[in-house]
Amino acid sequence: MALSQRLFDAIVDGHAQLAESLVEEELKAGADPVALISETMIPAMDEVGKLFREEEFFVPELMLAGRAMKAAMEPLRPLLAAAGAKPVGVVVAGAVKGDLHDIGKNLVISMLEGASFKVVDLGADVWPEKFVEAIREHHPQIVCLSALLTTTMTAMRTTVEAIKAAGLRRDVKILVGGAPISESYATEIGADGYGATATDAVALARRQVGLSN
Ligand code: B12
Repeated sequence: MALSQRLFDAIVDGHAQLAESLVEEELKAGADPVALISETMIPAMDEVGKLFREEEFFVPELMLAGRAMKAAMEPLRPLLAAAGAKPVGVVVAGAVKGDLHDIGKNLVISMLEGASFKVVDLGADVWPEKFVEAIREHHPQIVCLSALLTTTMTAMRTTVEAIKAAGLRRDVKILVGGAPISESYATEIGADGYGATATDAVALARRQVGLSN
């Protein structure tokens, strides 16, 4: 069986150690890290989502697959990060209040770091006040909000509103993303940009700090 198919299966089946060692094997065989993520690892998570929808998988399988994806990301993180480059901008990033999905947000962070941004990672389930606090402390040009649930995407709106109420809205550009988010939702809540992928996040962030893509 091809290496990439074995990696896909290891993530879907939630075998964290195997997934990590298969990524290491792929890298030794000369695989491109970004292609590995977008062509094998993200499709594996999509398959997990499909199996969950079809009620073949339940929460425990979702958790195991999430763990396997995180383990598989480990050998890739240093390769995505740009070595020692001077930061082109500061980003504060987090998954919004109530949302525990952090794999996509972590991918966005790795790609931004790879594009020489300094990223302050607030983690998952980040309350609006925490974003406000972090803006005051770190003075970012950009705030990235991630949400994966239709029930938590509304927390993006409250986060934008909290930033506005704190008088900080003009200081930052707000980018939003995550499976249920769309361009029109971003416009509706007053965000500055929407990206469907981590690569889009980099392009948007570069534009916000006046760099061409
Ligand atoms: C893994 C997983 C989990 C894991 C998360 C582990 C972790 N540490 O992240 C666990 C087990 C915790 C989990 C829990 C739940 N989950 Co879940 N989960 C998933 C699953 C299978 C994969 C998500 C993922 O990691 N995808 C891969 C990443 C790389 O993709 P991504 O997050 O979309 O990110 C990309 C883009 O969206 C974008 N992006 C993301 N953020 C941002 C931000 C910016 C600024 C930009 C520009 C771009 C961007 O870039 C990323 C890379 O390209 C999805 C199904 C799916 N295919 O999405 C369901 C899914 C999201 N989960 C779902 C559900 C229902 C739940 C639970 C409610 C289940 C339950 N009954 O308890 C809980 C909720 C917990 C909570 N409060 O958050 C549903 C959501 C349905 C809905 N419409 O709301 C989904 C869609 C499954 C399904 N098909 O029904 N889940």
